[in-house]
Amino acid sequence: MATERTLSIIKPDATRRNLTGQINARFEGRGLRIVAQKRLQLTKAQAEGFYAVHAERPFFNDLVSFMISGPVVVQVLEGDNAVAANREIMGATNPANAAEGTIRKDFAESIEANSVHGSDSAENAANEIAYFFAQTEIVG
Ligand code: RTP
Ligand code: MG
Repeated sequence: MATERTLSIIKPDATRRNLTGQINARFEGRGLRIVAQKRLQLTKAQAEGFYAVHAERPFFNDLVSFMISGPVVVQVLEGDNAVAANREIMGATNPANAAEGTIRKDFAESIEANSVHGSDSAENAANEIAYFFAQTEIVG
């Protein structure tokens, strides 16, 4: 299997409830390594830029407000098929549809406040990682 990297964000609903360690344990327990990590208060411009692909969606303004409502933890996860592996660990966007044992099933509050973000393709992962991290901040 191919070693890959993906961008993960622990969202404000999860940092507010002090779940960072429990979420990281899910990643590490499934073989993903946290090769970069920092806690940030996103600016509105940073959140809008990150979610620019969703700019025309009806939930965009609410999503940006939510993402700047408290600290986030941005991180780079590395491992076999990390993009797909992380999506599986996260579970479906809407916690009502998320499988048993996933982060969103166990922790998410709503379809918006759903505890984590994970890149959805290798190409987006590369762009999203570069959005938050310099190469020198990633130590594999
Ligand atoms: P993410 O990008 O955060 O990993 O989540 P995702 O791929 O599962 O979901 P996506 O469709 O990319 O949506 C990005 C984030 O927007 C919020 N959302 N709100 N109110 C709504 O109907 C709605 N739909 C999506 C969620 O926080 C979602 O993770
Ligand atoms: Mg997405």
